[in-house]
Amino acid sequence: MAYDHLEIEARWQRYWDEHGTFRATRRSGRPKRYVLDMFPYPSGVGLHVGHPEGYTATDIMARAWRMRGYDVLHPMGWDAFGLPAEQHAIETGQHPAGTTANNIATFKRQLKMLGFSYDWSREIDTTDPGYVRWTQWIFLQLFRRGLAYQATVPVNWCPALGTVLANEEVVDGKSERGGHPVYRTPLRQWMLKITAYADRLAEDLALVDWPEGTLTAQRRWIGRSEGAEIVFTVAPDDHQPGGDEVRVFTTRPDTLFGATFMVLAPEHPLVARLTAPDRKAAVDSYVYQTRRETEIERLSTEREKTGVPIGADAINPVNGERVPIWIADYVLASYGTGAIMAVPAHDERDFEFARKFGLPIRRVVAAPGTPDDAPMDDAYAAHTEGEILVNSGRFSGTSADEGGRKIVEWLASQDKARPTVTYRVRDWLISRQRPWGTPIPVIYCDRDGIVPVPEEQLPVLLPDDFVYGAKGENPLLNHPEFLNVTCPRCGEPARRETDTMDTFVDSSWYWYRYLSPHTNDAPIDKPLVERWCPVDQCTGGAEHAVMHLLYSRFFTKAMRDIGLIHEDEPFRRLFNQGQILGSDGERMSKSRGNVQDPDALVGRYGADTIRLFLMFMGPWDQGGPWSPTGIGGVFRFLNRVWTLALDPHGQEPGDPASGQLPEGEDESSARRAIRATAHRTLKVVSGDYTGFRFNTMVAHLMELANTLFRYRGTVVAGDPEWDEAIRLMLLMLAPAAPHITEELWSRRLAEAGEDWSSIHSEEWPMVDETAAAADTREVPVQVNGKLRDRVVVPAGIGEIELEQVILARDRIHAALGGREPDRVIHASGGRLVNIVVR
Ligand code: ANZ
Repeated sequence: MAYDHLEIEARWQRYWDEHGTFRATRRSGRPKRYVLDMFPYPSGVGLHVGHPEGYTATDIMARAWRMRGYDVLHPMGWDAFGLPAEQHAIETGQHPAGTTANNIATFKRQLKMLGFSYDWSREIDTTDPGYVRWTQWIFLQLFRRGLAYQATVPVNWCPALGTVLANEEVVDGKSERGGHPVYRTPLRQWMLKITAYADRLAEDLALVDWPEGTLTAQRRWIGRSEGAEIVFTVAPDDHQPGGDEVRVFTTRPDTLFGATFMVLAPEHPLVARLTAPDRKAAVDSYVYQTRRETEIERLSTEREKTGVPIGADAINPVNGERVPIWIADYVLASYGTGAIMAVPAHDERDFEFARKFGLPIRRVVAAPGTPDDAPMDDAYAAHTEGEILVNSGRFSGTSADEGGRKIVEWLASQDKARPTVTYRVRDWLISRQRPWGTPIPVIYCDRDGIVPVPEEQLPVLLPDDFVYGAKGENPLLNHPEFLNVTCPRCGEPARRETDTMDTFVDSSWYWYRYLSPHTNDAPIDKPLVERWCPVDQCTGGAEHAVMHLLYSRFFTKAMRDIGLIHEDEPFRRLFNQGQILGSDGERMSKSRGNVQDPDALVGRYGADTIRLFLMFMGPWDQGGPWSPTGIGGVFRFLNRVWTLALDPHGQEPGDPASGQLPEGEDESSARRAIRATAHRTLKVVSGDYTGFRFNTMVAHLMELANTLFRYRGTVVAGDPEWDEAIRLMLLMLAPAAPHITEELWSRRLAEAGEDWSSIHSEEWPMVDETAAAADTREVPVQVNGKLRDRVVVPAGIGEIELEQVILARDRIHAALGGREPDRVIHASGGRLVNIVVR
């Protein structure tokens, strides 16, 4: 009758699968919970224990909610396009579709092995033609609304690899793979106009219940900035007639009188035109040099400032002063207007720049009591209560805030300024010059230009026989059957787009597709979406704080405007699972050899043990280095549960002698104590579940098992109180350890001659408050004879459990100050505990 986890787990998994036990249905009058795991990229190495950490937590939630009467939707799928499969394909010459299918099979087997209660009938795969089709369809709706467009933008172009690289793939100006030079160069790319939603993306963060860190990351990324656009006019000189307008974006219009020079981004369109002939060589060389720099480098405050004057001046609109125009890499082409008025006295970057190049620094804002001409060692960028404008003409003496407003009003009346809001977020570049992605469904025709593929011709599928060239160049370019088409408008020969979409596009709407994964006539099933969405609980890695979550929010808003859905926000509540590191404290990776293989762990201890252990390791949103110590303890706990449920009268060496109750208890007090402990545990564990405190949930169930174990083999074991306690224990454990509980449940039903029904369809039990409140006692705790704490414990608690409770108390921890107790004395028949420590 040993606990044979391998046999039990395989059998129940098969049963659940065959019987669709976790298929989601929506019944009227029931509350619902849509519990979503961010779907994984099925990599070649299979799962590592970091995946099951988050998946276990959501699975526990899903199961606990089912038991509480909720209709639960808990789906899983595959974010299956992407680079690693592609790289593998380049290395091995295999088509990525085959590799991807194998990887999916491995992932699926492993997820099933862990007993997650996914509704597999809803499985989706972003590379599936049915999914590709609707991703493309959504793209076309965005295109029709001007939300998908082409633009020439600077990208990281690697000539040797023949492709554009993402910022993360460029290290020190070289490709991460191969170390080839990478250049910033303008290329025509497909963009999605996320900026059109910048304001709503910022505002609607108020509607979601997300971790503060994620909200902050989103706010930063969106980067809402209130300020003004100010027009400077180029002054005439020997080389050009002047009159060009240069617009700057500033958050500090109050400092306009302190603008002593202007800086344009080297890519600014006016640079070529305004540069004086004798400055051309220096300017060209500087522009060329910045093309090699990444934006991160350009924004770094550590770097020494560089720049060159272009040999033209602009006129400061507030005082008519001529100020020189420079170009410098710290001004980005893509933010604001790509040009700034430089106010060295009040901006650190401008200050450093002015110092280095000997440009004038003029204070225009002063804290109370600072003389107007006090020398400056640093920019005064801070805000101080009561600061006023100085050296600012007729605005001198006004408060900085008010002065700023007045200056803008005054310039606005001459059409030289307007208040604006700028966002840091950029449009989303989705073009990838790689074949393993969703093809962008457009056709280029010499006559008709960009022509969308007609909807009835969707999906545009990748050929299944492309081969990668030596250089990693997009093989679609060498695939005539894919490439050559006729124009849907004029019927003339035309060329298909070979760029594919960033995989973040695929993952921006997948949770809607789970509701009707096989619908052929629409991307989603509206009534079903209405019944299940928004997602109530979304869990994933903290690394998705911006890109994935921002793109998903953008898609939700765009899909709403298209009329597909009603909601504004996709994920009501978000949790970040902690990251489990290798035992060396580093990120788990194959190359470091610190990956924990779930197959081996599950093979040895069983899925239930691994699930419980992952939860028991600590709060699941915190993560930390993997340490296997403790797995054995969890495994023993489940063995103990097994014995308690099936063999209450059995005796093992070390058990209390048969029939013998714990000291000081008679039969009736023992029965009361069993009930009290069971219901008290139910009360706290119910709270642990609703509060997602799964580590303490495990600890409390372990305590319950320990208490029950003390009564095993006694006269009361097997009595109704005992039976009730076992029943509650199994129900409480069911969401976390689904296999062993299902097995024990079925055996107990069989023994009682009752019909079988799954424990996972049982209702969550009710606490008997009276029983829970009964029979507690207070135990004073001393450390070296000095009273330090009092604990309230169940009357029937044993010495070992009592010690565990005491040693877990904060006060006792503090009193021990990290020392190990030498002895724990249970004095006066357990009425007082004294801890002796040296
Ligand atoms: C003059 C000024 C005076 C500024 C001062 C700041 C302090 P946030 O808050 O991030 O929006 N800026 C504008 N466009 C830029 C660009 N394309 N590249 C680099 N810097 C740019 O920052 C807005 C400020 O960043 C703007 O306000 C501008 O400098 C600079 F005492 O204008 B400020």
